[in-house]
Amino acid sequence: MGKRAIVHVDLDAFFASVEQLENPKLKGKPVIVGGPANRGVVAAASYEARRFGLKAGMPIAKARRLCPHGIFISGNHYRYGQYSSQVRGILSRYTSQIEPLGLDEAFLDLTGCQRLLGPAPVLKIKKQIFEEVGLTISVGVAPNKFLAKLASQLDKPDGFVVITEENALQIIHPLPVSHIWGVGPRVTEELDRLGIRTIGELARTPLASLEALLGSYARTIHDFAWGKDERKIRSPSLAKSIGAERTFKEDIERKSDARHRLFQLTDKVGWRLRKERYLARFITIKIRFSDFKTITRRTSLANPTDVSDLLFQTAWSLTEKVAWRGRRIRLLGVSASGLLKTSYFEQLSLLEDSVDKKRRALLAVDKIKEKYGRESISRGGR
Ligand code: DCP
Ligand code: CA
Repeated sequence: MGKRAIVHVDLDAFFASVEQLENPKLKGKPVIVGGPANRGVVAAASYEARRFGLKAGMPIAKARRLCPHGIFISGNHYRYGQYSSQVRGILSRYTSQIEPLGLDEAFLDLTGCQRLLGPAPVLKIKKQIFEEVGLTISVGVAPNKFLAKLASQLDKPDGFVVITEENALQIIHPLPVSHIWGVGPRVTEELDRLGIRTIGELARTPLASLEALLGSYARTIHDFAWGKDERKIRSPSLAKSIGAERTFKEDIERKSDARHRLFQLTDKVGWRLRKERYLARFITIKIRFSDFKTITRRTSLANPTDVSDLLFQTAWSLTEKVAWRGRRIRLLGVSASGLLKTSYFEQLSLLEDSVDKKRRALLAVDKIKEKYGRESISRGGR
């Protein structure tokens, strides 16, 4: 593989920084976002709060003890999603090779760009995000994903670190093994028992003895310890869509029939989205008339969703705008696109509460359907 320019970007104290941005009174203060919706743990702590030893995942009760004058906020997860999209919009000016990682991190492949322009595009990304969105981001540039992600963490907040093939080992070998992606407290402890504390020590340990301890994962982290990582940027395909369509035995004339059929189709699409764990951003309807003339209409959903009713509402309002009265419909189709992996949203409890309730009910129904067959529960849509 030729030399690559992989960039990892990571927003600083993301949720907490958004709160400080929206309420200037919170600037420079210890702000902690978390609480009940996050199961009673700290989701984000501003850098001011971190001085008191606070960090993500810590129980709120402990955080209050360590930082009694901290400002505790339960947060507005929906807004964080909006900031995240805004930042992604800026990133996509530079390349289509973007792999988002959660809400506030992404890999970019700037291989072509970088060779021509040096660090300039990366500095421009930082500048544009700060000027247009108001948030600071830490950036790592390196020949691969592992090194880029490690680099972005080295100089937080507002960091900018370049790791090259030449300086890589010098930079990473003195660092503790916990800097390696995927090496959590458990693995750190096991390595510690073998006397392996730094990445350099890990690199110099024979692969076979690591394999005895860690199985197939050993090779990956051993390669990482030598600065090696061949993984490509995997940008989620915007082309992918999930759809359902139906040609009717008899052409449809009545509005109520069309509405019912459309409901069944969106129900199916919603079910498949949930099964494949996607949220859709766009919905497209397709209508074929009895004379075979076919039209499609597309619109964006108010929020990314996998809730059948919300897909239906949008699809129906698109359908109603088409002048089809007096014509007969031979085929109806619905497809959902602009798919985003549900896990990002769920993990950060980013779904609005009312929508989340609906989703949970649907997921329960999906389970029954899976167990007893799709026909076990049918939903009447009128
Ligand atoms: N998050 C969460 N629960 C966690 C960890 C994180 O809800 N246990 C959310 C809140 C964070 C966001 O995800 O703001 C990003 O997580 P990071 O681990 O990247 O942490 P921060 O962005 O807060 O801080 P840093 O500056 O270290 O990146
Ligand atoms: Ca972050």
